[in-house]
Amino acid sequence: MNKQEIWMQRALDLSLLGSGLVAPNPLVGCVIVKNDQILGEGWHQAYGQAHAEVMAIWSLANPEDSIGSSVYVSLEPCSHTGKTPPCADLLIKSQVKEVFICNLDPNPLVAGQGIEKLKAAGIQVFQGILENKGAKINRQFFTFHTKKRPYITLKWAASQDGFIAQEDGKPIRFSNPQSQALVHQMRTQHQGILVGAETIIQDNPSLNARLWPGNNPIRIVLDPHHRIPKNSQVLRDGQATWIITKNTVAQDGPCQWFALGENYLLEDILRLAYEKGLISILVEGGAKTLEAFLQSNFVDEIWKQEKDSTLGKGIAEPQKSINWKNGIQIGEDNIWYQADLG
Ligand code: AOF
Ligand code: ZN
Repeated sequence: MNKQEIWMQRALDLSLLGSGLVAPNPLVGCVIVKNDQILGEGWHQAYGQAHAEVMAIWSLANPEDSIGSSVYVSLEPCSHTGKTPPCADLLIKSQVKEVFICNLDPNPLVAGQGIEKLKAAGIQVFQGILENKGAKINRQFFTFHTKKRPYITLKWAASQDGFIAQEDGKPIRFSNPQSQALVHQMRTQHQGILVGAETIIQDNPSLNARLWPGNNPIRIVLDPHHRIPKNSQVLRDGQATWIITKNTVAQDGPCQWFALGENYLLEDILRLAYEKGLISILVEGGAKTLEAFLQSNFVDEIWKQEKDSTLGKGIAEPQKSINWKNGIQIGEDNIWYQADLG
């Protein structure tokens, strides 16, 4: 790595500290360098709070340290007034010399205008440093803005012989404590968590992220025929839930019902989520719901946690020829596999 890449890597590492806390905003880190030394650092810590550049400027021991400095930021500085004022203006006012950027901001409110502002003020701008790493870190944010739909992750747990539940649909405990923590971390990293009605009926899950620090996802339940019991966890615990139905719409507390019509499609659910600003959804089951997504063109990432024992019978995991990458051992008896989607 050259020097520019080393400073940018630091900015990317800092950005990850906002994981599970910033959505629907991107993960952004920022480093202020002068005479080959880091004088300031910051990252976007939570949705609605100060942006990375602001945090980095605030962290300087002396405000004048910014004058003539090189700024490394993992996303194009914003040019718009959102929850916070434009970062491009702050960098101009701080009289920085040059700005190194990893990725452009696809948000139509920014989209190149941040760079234009900086250049117009005589600041040198360099873009594309460690671009691929940044694109991976903010894959949800970029997918949302470029494909105009949420980023979709599928996740299920199976026995070694490929069953995800008992024959009658009752759940099986596949997870060990380490796997469970990982599942909850994954939940904090998605804005929505989606399941079919059968999963609610059989497991009565909470679908929250209580075992990992970070935001709880919005529960999205596909319940076309109003089958889930009124006393289900997701309807009673006071946290946000969306129920997707065909026709009738009820309203009850923090839950929202959305009637998408007699023949609604997966596209309609994704469009609703896009319009509501959800940048990512974790699909956790059950078999029918996972199948439906696998048959669509809307899957960005797939994970399977496999327990090292066999069941002999039960409900089979989704059937689709999937290439799995090398597994990662999590706890004593689980291996996690990620699909190689090319
Ligand atoms: C930056 N630095 O650290 C972040 C940026 O509502 P706001 O004010 O928080 O603006 C959110 C938008 O700003 C977000 O959609 C994205 O385009 C950009 N995020 N920009 O310069 C940051 N988090
Ligand atoms: Zn900003």
